[in-house]
Amino acid sequence: MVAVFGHLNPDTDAITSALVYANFLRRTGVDATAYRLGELNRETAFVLSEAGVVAPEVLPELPKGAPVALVDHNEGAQSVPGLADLTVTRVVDHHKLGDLTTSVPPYLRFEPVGCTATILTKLHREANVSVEPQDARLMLSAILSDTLHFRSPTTTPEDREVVAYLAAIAGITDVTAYALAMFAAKSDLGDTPADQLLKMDYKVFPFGEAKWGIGVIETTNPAYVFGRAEALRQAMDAEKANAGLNGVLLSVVDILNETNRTLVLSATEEKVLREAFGAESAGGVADLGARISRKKQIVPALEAYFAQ
Ligand SMILES: [Mn+2]
Repeated sequence: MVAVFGHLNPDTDAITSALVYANFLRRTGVDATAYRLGELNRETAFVLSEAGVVAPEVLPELPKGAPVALVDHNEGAQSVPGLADLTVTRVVDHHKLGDLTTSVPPYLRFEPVGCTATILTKLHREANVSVEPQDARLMLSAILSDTLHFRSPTTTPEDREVVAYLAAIAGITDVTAYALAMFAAKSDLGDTPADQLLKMDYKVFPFGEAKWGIGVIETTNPAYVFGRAEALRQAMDAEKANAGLNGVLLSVVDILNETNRTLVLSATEEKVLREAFGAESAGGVADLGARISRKKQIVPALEAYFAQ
C-alpha cells in the first residue's frame, strides 16, 4: 500500500490532492491510501464538508522503507520527519525542487502551474480516467484556494481552463460565489490560538546555512489579524527559538485587495526585508506591496538574497 500525503501544516491543495491522487492510483490499479500531516484549516474543513468527504487520517508511523507518494511538496523540511527512511515512489508537485533524493527510480510529475490539482486533472485526462464529480469539486476548490481565485501570479491559463472543466463535472454554476464562500470560511478565525494562526499556512525553508520559517495568513479580514499582532509576534518569537530558526516571517495577505503586509519580529527580519525586497518597516509591519505569492514572489527573492 502506498501512503499518499501532502505537506505539513496542510492547506486545501495538500489535503484534496492526497485524496484525489490516492483515488486515481486505486482506479489505475495501485493500492493507495490518503493521509494528512496536520490539522485541517477552516477553508479545507469547509471544502470537505461541502463535498461530503471525510478528512484523511493522520499519517501513522510507517515501517522503514514503506512506499510513499508525495503531493504538493517535495522538500524534507515540509514533509514527514524521517522521510529519508521511506521509499518515495511518486511525487506530483508544483513547487521548486528541493533536497529530494530517492532509493528507487521514482515517478515524478512537476509542472509550474498554480496548483497540484491542475496536474492531477491532466493525469486523469492522459490516462483516459473520468474525473468523478466529488473529485472534481475537491480539485476545483484546491485551484481556487492556491490561486486565490486566479489573483495569484502563479495562475496559468491551464488553471483557468481546468477550473471551467471541473466546474461542469462538479455541477458548480457560480464559481465566484463558491470561491467567496471558501475565503469567508478561511477568514473566520474566531479565537484560534496565536501559535495555531502562525502555523496554519507555514513552511520552513533552508537558505544556504540559514533556516527561515515563513507563514502566510490569507484573509478577507486583515484587521482581525493585525488586532492580534502582539500575540502573533510572541508565537513567532517562541517558534524561532524552539525550532532553532534564523528568522520568522508572517505575511498577512489581503485576498480581495491583493496586498501583503508582513509582521516584523526583530532587527534581523527588518534588515532582510529591507535588503531583499526594499520594504521599509513601520510599527513592526513591513509593506511588501502586491507580493501575495510565497512561492513565486517571497521565497525566490530570499534565495537570491542569501546566495549573495
Ligand atoms: Mn499547492
